Amino acid sequence: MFKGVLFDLDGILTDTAEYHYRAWKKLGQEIGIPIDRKFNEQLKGVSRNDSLKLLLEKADRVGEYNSERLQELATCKNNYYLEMIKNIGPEDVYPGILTLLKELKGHGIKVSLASASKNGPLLLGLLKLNSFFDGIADPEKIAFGKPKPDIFLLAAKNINVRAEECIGIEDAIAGVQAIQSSGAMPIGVGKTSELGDKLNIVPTTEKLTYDYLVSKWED
Ligand code: B16
Ligand code: MG
Repeated sequence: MFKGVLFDLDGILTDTAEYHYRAWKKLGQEIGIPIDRKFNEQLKGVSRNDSLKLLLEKADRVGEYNSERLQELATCKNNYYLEMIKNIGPEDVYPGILTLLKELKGHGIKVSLASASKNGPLLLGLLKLNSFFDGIADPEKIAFGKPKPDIFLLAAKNINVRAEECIGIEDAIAGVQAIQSSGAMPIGVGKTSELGDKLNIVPTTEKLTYDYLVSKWED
C-alpha cells in the first residue's frame, strides 16, 4: 500500500491555475506579448521566474530586460495574482478534495504539498486545509523545479516516506514528468492529450476517491 500522497496545489486543490493564467495574460498584454490557453499549458507547474522566461522567449525578447527589470515583472505578475486570490475561501476547494483528505487521514496516510508556488502556505491557509498536510515542500529549497523531481522528492522526505511509496497528483505535464522521475506513482487530473498516456488520469477531482487511489496502486 502507498504510505503518502503528494499533492500539487494549483489546479488540484483549487482553481488557482486559472488565476495564474489570467495574471500572466494581464502582464503579457502590458508588455505586448499576448498569450492563449494553449501556450499557458507550458507555464503550468513551472516556477514564477521560469514562466517569465518562457513568456519572453516566446517573443524572442529575453535579452531586452536586465535582472532588476525581470524581478519587477515577476513581482508585478505576482501582485496581479495575489489580488485575484484574496477572496478565496474553503468553498473554493475543488469537489472531492476535502473528502479525500479526510479519508487519507482516517487511513493513516501521510499527506504532503508538492507545489511550485511560493504562495502555497498562504493558499492552504485561505482554503483552511492546513491541518490535513503533514508536510509542505518549500520551492525555495530545491535546485530544480518541475519537470525535475526535486519538489516531489522533498515533499516525500518531509513526511519521512520514500517517493516510491507515494502517489503524486498533478494537473500539469511538467508536474507529471516530475512525479515520474521521482519514482512516485502519478495520477493526473485532466486530459490524455495534455498529460500523456503513461498514467492514470481522471477528468475531474471528484473522481479522486480513496478507493480509486487504492485500486490504481494495486493495479
Ligand atoms: P508562484 P503548482 C505552480 O503551482 C503553478 O502551476 C504555476 O503556474 C506557477 O507559476 C508556479 O506554481 C509558481 O507560483 O508564482 O505562486 O510562486 O501547480 O506547482 O501548485
Ligand atoms: Mg498544478
